[in-house]
Amino acid sequence: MRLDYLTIFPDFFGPLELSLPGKAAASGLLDVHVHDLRTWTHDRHRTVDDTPYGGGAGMVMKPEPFGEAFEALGIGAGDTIVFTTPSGERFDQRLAEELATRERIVFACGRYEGIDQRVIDHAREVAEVRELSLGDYVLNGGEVAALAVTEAVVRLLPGFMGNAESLVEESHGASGLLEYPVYTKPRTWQGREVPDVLLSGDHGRIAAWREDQARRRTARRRPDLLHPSVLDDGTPIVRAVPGDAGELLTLQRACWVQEALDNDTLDIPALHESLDDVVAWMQEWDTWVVRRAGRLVGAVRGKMEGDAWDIGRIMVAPDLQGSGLGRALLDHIQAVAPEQATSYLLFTGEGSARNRRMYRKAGFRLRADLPAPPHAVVLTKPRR
Ligand code: 6GU
Repeated sequence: MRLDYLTIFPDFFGPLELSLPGKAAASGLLDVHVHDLRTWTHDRHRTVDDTPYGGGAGMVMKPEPFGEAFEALGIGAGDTIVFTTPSGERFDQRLAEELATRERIVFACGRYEGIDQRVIDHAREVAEVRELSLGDYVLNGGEVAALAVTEAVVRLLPGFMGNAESLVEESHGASGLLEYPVYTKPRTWQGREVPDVLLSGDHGRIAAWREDQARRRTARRRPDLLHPSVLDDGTPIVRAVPGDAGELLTLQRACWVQEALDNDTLDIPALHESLDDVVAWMQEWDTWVVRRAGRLVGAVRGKMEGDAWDIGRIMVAPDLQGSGLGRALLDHIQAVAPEQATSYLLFTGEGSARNRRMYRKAGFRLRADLPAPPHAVVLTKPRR
């Protein structure tokens, strides 16, 4: 595999000489080329960026150096150009496996506010293009991301790993689970013991223990891997964005009018909230919504309260109540509770018989010992 890096910081790629990629390069498995993008500038200052058309903060990387570099490097059909950018597709193990099949990958590392869009549009006409992001955070530049992608891809090349078996049982491997905890000698360290089962010599029991640990760990740390956030029909449950506030307010009023009738009271704070109130609580709560044909038809929110995950505002549009959407929202918000939550907590109207049946079925129990607002009851459920 041939790897090219286009960057204004070639020194970032020093680590490629080290460790495994270095050995692979030495053995001929990898052919690595790092290029200073300023090679393809022609002014005295070797300028690679300029101000954005249309105004705005920051600088944009100019198109010409990239264009000349693609030409000078003979990039063409069959090659893959990876642009590393926080606005790219999320890089994952599946993508690493795909990239590991390529003959040549060229990494174009963005800095500043990004690369002139025409570079990417042009690149698509000469090669395969992937715009990749490592995750939902912003790095100063794409160099570290290009290194991370390189390391994930290169270790998958046949002949790269001394022990190919270690590729099978690992986090993000075929099982779809995170890896189980591992231990080595000594048996006792600082008063901590290795779990007995691992010393039992019983391979069946060991495999079962590891599978169980992997499941628990995944459920706690990465519930999204176990429960893709979708309803039975594939409709996604997604995080609310600030622009959802107005529709949330409308849905909330519709739901809490029903709640007021069921409980024969107007003394329900959620019934009287304003748009500003909704905007304010959305900043504090992890809020999720469901849209059908563009319309916001369901929502739920969660927040840590001590060790408990406080669940609330499970809302379903009146015409969809009884369809199972409420239960799906309840299941979802439990699945996305932070790892440190040890129980779930929720409040519901004392007279809301249908809701109380759903909560009961889902494993929630009345807690008469805990304080509740007027006309409401508190329910809790331990986390497994
Ligand atoms: Cl690929 N680039 C930058 N600049 N920031 C990132 C990233 C990439 N992935 C996550 N954050």
